[in-house]
Amino acid sequence: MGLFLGGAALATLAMTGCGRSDKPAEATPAAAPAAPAAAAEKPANGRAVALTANDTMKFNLAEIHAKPGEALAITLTNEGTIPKFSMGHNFVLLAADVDLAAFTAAAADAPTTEYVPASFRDRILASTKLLGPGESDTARFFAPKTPGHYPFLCAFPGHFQVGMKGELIVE
Ligand SMILES: [Cu+2]
Repeated sequence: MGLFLGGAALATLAMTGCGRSDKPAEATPAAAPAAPAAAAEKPANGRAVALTANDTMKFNLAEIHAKPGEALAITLTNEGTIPKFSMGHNFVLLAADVDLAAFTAAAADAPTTEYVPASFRDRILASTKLLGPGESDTARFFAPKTPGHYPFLCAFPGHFQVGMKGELIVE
């Protein structure tokens, strides 16, 4: 009986080990982007907006319109083919008054948080993961209650500078 239990315990350990090795992506939380400060206020659903990016470093949309406080689900899909290391894309929505030059400078120094700088955490309204070719991720958030123009951009170094940016227009 003792031997049987010991065998079962070993089998359980072996199965647990296999389960972990099957999912290496979940074992690297250190690479997660800095969470937006408003992460606790995520809607379960929201109006779906399809945003795409590709190797030309442009979003398909320069403007996204929303009502004040509207629940949104913005999905960014990277339709490019160049590896994430040199052509990753993300969607980062910022407060209306953020100094974009300062933000992008801080972003370039934040490769360990997918170019989403922790020093701007309280100015980031929403963001997706950094995406490689064929990947997509959805940012679920409530639009700001105050009407205005809120900048969004790709924080990968150099992409904002060549025009990978747009505005969430709340009206
Ligand atoms: Cu990009």
